[in-house]
Amino acid sequence: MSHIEKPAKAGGFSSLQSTMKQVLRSQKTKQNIKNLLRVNQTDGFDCPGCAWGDNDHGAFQFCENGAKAVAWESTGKTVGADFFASHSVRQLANQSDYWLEYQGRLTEPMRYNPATDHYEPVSWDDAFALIAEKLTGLDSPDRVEFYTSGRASNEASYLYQLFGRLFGTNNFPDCSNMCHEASGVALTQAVGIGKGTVVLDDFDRAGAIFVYGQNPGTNHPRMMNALRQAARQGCKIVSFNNLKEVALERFASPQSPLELLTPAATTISHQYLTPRLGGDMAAMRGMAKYILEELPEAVDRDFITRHTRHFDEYEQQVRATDWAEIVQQSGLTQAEIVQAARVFAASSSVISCWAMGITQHLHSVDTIREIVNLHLLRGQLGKPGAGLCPVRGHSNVQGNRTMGINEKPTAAFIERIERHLQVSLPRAPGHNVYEALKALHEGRSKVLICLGGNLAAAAPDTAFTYAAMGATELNVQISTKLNRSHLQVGKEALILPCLGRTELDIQCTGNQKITVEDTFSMVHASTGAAEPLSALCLSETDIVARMAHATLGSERVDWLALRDDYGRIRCLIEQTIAGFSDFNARIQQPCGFHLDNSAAQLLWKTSSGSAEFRASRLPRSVLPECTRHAEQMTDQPVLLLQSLRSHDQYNTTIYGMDDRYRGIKGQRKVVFMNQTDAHRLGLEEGSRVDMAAICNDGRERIVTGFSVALYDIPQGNIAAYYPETNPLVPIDSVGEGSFTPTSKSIPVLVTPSQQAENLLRLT
Ligand SMILES: Nc1nc2c(c(=O)[nH]1)N[C@H]1C(S)=C(S)[C@@H](COP(=O)(O)OP(=O)(O)OC[C@H]3O[C@@H](n4cnc5c(=O)[nH]c(N)nc54)[C@H](O)[C@@H]3O)O[C@H]1N2
Ligand SMILES: Nc1nc2c(c(=O)[nH]1)N[C@H]1C(S)=C(S)[C@@H](COP(=O)(O)OP(=O)(O)OC[C@H]3O[C@@H](n4cnc5c(=O)[nH]c(N)nc54)[C@H](O)[C@@H]3O)O[C@H]1N2
Ligand SMILES: [Mo]
Repeated sequence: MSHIEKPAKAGGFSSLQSTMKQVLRSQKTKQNIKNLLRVNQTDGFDCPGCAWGDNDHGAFQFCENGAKAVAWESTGKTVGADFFASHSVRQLANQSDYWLEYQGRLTEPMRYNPATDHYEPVSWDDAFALIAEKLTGLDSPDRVEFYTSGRASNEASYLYQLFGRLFGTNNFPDCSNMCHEASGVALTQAVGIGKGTVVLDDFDRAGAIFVYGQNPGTNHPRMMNALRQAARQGCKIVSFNNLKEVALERFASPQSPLELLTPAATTISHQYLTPRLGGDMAAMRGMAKYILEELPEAVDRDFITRHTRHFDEYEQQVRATDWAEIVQQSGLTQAEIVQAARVFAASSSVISCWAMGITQHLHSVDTIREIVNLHLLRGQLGKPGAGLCPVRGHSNVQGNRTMGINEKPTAAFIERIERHLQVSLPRAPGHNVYEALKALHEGRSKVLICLGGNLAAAAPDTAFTYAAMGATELNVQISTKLNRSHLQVGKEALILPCLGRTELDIQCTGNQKITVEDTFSMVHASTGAAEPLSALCLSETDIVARMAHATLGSERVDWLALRDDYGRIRCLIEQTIAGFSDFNARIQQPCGFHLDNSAAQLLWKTSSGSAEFRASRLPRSVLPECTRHAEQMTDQPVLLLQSLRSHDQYNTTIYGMDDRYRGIKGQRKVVFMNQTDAHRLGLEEGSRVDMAAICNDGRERIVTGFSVALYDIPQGNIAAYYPETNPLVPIDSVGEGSFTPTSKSIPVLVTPSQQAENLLRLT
């Protein structure tokens, strides 16, 4: 049904071509070719792309999108005082996200001058003094929000949380709140640890791999090597994706000369299911139902008795869920679900992977509990080739949490630091992203400090988020590149330019390493080698240490001594966080070391001491109540929109305007739509449309000028890119128990351009 020409396979020669294009465009070709040879090598730097792991088998792991991330960071173009002198903030606000970042690397600290609406140079000392003055002038430490994006190293994020907590708050909103939060919540409840239980080698041993709501061909390309290898060994891969993503169908390894140079490719998915948005939980419930009712011999009674609780309630709930509801909500046929259930039941080692297609819904926590239910039912945990694998996004987002970037730290975490440093730290839970934006919007919080990221563009409900950031007394952005978050100036704003992963980080004791933790809980070192573009860029660790020193002084913690030698920070981590004994020694090993995972050892750190089944009902509907009213009033179908990534972007960083694997060229304001829905709405390929979000909070949320792309997507569902669709995600539409914006289920009305406002008035 698609009118768009999708490629017949992912990977292969076109990947190689695309990489070279990025390297050439970076204006630093030689440096970038050198950089690419050092990615994820022992003694090299950790790829700033995704959090997928590496093994020590040596070979250079080719990844097109990792290469884009490296080349984008290591550009020859710069943004300094001259640039800001010739562009006011208002002028910059009219530019696209792509244009802003494309201007190059930030090279000197800048302070916003409201009188001229320009950023002007400021010395580092004055910048830190301003931060200290604002922070110490607040009437409560809880008026600051310390945001973190998942690229920051363990060393920088450890110091950052220590600074925030010694200052007196647990307000640590982070990108994870918008990302895998539901995974952390659900896994902690069910198996007592909020991380995945598998390691990379398990992919070699799995008999079946289930991939839910994830597009690894674009977002975790190194995972494709593991999937390809598994498929070639006869492992059965079952994909659940709202769209047919070509890499999950056929993938050509750029490392295989045959697949690189000929049309040959490896078939990845043994079965490919396209559920409705938010329909995965129903599909999994159907699998459980089939196994319990028709394949009782596949139920691992021994595992259930020895390791779990609440199985009887779960079994009852599953039997009580009828097939009609399962089929209706999942959008799959009973036969499709049964086929997947048979694969699950027939394999003695199953891995389940998932990402944003699972975590960004209202009922994401329940959906992930259902993934765990299936694994407990078959005893698929804690043995080779089996387990749970939430595939993380940012390259060190998992490490940030381990280091304490967490608005709800455990008492044990706090107590250990308190004991070691002889200090007292706050216990009350702090703000996540949702609560931070609310607090800033209402004026309860006054200062925002962002260690990386681009909160303005990444957060939901763009108008609300801009207003929240604009209301700050001070907005501090520690960044490598210019972005939207620098333009939401409050009364005062600072841009603090930092070094990237690829660059040399030299302190007075010499060149420094940092460490990161990947999706498999492997902790390893990373060292940059490229000469920094500007002597005025500081490392993130240095910036955090100097903010802390200026604000708190160095009586309790000698911030500057820690900054001088990151090995000292690692000693402090070793003494205050479990699992890091011999930290400095163990990162000398190639590939680093593995942090123990209790659930993988069948130890359950839950309140009951057992793994927990959860017997929740399927949601009554994946569409909120208010959408029914909108349908009646407007006589228009409400469509459910998911916001996703193109092949040419890294979150809010837009590298280019193509989405090669989905056949899109030269544009991003595209809405993928089923042909039947398009007909119903009188639309065709290329029609211009506006979209209006349905929400009963009285606010208007519209995006305009999108072009229809007829696509193979379930009826009633549409898809468009993030961040262009963020204005549509209502601030209060967050996941139950996770507070994650529901970026994969946004009810909207779609109309020919310019009619959306009128329609919305009717609702
Ligand atoms: N190159 C590149 N790499 C990246 C990123 C990037 O932007 N660019 N971002 C990084 C980050 S922070 C993250 S979190 C990850 C994100 O990695 P992904 O989770 O793969 O990212 P999305 O593009 O949001 O893709 C969601 C996928 O889920 C599908 N989907 C959406 N809703 C549903 C649903 O209800 N059910 C099912 N079964 N499928 C659904 C979509 O069709 C899409 O294929 O990637 C990381 N790696
Ligand atoms: N609608 C919708 N919204 C979403 C999502 C979605 O799928 N749909 N996905 C959500 C997800 S999964 C995530 S993780 C968030 C992402 O949210 P963020 O992590 O906040 O956003 P990024 O786009 O990754 O941040 C890009 C910026 O980081 C800075 N940067 C890059 N490298 C470095 C570095 O090494 N150090 C420092 N200090 N700064 C650096 C650059 O200035 C760049 O402009 O967005 C979320 N928002
Ligand atoms: Mo993410």
